[in-house]
Amino acid sequence: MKTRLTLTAMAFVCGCVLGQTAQYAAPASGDRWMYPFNFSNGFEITAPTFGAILESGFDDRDSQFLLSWETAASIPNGMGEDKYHVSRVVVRATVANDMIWRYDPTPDPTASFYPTSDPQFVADEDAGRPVELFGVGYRNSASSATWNEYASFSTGVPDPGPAENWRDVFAATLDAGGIATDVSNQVRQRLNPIALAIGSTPLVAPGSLVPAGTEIEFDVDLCDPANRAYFARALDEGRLHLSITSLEPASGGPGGGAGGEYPRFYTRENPSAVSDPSLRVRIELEVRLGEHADVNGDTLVDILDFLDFIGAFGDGDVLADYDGNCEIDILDFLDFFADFGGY
Ligand SMILES: [Ca+2]
Ligand SMILES: [Ca+2]
Ligand SMILES: [Ca+2]
Ligand SMILES: [Ca+2]
Repeated sequence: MKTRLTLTAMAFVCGCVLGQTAQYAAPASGDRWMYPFNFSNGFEITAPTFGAILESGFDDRDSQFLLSWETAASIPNGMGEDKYHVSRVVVRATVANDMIWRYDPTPDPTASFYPTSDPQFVADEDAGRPVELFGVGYRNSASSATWNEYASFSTGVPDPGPAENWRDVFAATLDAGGIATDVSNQVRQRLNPIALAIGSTPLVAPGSLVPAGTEIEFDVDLCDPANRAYFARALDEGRLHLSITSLEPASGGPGGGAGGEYPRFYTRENPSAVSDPSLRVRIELEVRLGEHADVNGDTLVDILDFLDFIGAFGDGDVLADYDGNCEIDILDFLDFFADFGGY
């Protein structure tokens, strides 16, 4: 057996000890109200999130709040996607508008946004619409390497112009291999995407209006391997992009009431957020760097990892959830031994 991580690689780790779980906490490096008629790219002092449900020329998720973190200065990048084992991601955003929108901490079916005349329409069973956290995808000439908060809405169409399906960066679900599916038009396309997380707060009762200053927490579901892979890819690249969005309509529509009752969040440029960093969108992330089979985190893959894994498996300890799907079963056992046998 041997370790594949050289001393050179270890020396490259600054602030993170190879093998051990590192804690990363940081405000967003950039934030952007991604909306076709926003002409102050990146400099907005708040970011609204609303829908233009089934309105031709606009995306259903018309107004999105894009966020970026430059992680490479804190978490060494370029080690290879399989070296980043993310165990916790929580994003926090603070509400900037007061008692305007209703809190809904659970998913609403896409069919609840259909016209009531649609045979597949279902009523929204709970007041309000969830605020959701998604990954992002890119089109036109944009990429994770080049896009930042000051970039234009779209390099692919006249600006302003028809804005449907043309934003360079869009809220998306991504499969484990990183293939993005744009969810910006999930109502007209009849998609039922599952977000990385739904915004929640213990301070507001579901269905109640949300006070300004309320912190909305997005606790990412990392039991889904595609979600873990999203963050592993981002850390390997050294840059993370996320999107906070809501389908709460900007104007009246099915389930939308009178309209205009949508969430708005502080950006880092807001004068209040400049003086009080806790108002900025921020992330807390836990990641272990190194070989997956190094379960005891001592940078070596050896008999001690074998013994630790067997012990954890017998005890039903979370350490034995090798594939990270939040269940401990024979698949974890097989996966660990497949990796371990490679050393
Ligand atoms: Ca900004
Ligand atoms: Ca609802
Ligand atoms: Ca070890
Ligand atoms: Ca498992």
